[in-house]
Amino acid sequence: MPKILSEQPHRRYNILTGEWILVSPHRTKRPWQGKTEKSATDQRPIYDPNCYLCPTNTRANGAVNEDYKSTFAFTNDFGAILMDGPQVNYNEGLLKAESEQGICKVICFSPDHSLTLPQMEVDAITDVVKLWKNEYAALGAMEAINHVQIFENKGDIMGCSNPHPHGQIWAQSTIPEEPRKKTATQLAYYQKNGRSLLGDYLQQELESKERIVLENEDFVALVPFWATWPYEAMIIPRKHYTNIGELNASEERSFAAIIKGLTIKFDNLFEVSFPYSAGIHQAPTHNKEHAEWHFHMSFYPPLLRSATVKKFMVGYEMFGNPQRDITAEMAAKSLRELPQIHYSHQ
Ligand code: H2U
Repeated sequence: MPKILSEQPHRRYNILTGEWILVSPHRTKRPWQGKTEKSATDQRPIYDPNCYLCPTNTRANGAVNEDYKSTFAFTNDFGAILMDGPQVNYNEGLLKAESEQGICKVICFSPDHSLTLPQMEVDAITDVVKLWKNEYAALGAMEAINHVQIFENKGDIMGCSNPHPHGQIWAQSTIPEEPRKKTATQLAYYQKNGRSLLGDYLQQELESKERIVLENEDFVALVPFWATWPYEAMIIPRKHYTNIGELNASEERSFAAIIKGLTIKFDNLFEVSFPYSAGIHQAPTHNKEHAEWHFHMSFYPPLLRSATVKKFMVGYEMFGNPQRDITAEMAAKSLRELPQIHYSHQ
């Protein structure tokens, strides 16, 4: 990569969203006098009688969780979107509103309250992958559902309401903004070149190696060239799969293994349970072919300098566009060089 990109201010293009990000590598030389201390280690019991996600416990609305042994999914008791309800179609001058139908689900990754994804066994994470596949297929097959968003909020800094290992799914009738942008860019590329945009991007990344964090037989984890969050990363399948439903049994396990590997590196970076929002972007589920789509999982972690110093998306970033100081290459190098064994076992 030209030295100018590691030293001079410039902007980088996000091929998936069609948006730009400002990169200011020269600012990494500025002195830092802020906080850098580690946060307290989080010790949790295997079972917490007050947790609304632990097996057999009663949730806020009175429902009782199954005595589940691996994963458990239920409809969110406080879902942001609902399946039934009166139709909204409001057009008044310049004011416009319309209905949104859908289902929100909560996905418990493990019955063990003390765990996080990086601490779980690959087999147990494979069960989570299988559950994601089942939910994507079942929700996506519903007449009213055209998009299924699988995600995880991890850590209270990300607004996560409970440390029990869990994620969510919001499935809805319209295609939300981020996947809508990604559908347009991937479709334009596919129509022009007859190939997957992310597949070609992955080839370029594999040749340069500069932003690769780790790889296995079926997946590559890398810091994208256009990363916004300091340690943002992306897991891309080597094959051009439009959705997770296309993974076979051994690929499900590879997916689980690379999720574990990447999240271990995240935890090892500041020796803390690393907060993030992670989500899987994949083909919409309406009755249209989406050969252009190449599914991927993105991790947006907010931490910048230590277990407690977070990046804020404020000021110029609210009024202009996102900006970062450390380059994607610096972040990838730091992550790549970290041990593959969780710091709690080192
Ligand atoms: P977080 O991933 O942000 O922690 O959200 C957990 C979800 O669990 C949240 O959306 C739901 C909340 O509505 N929840 C229930 O469905 N039942 C409960 O008893 C408590 C929380």
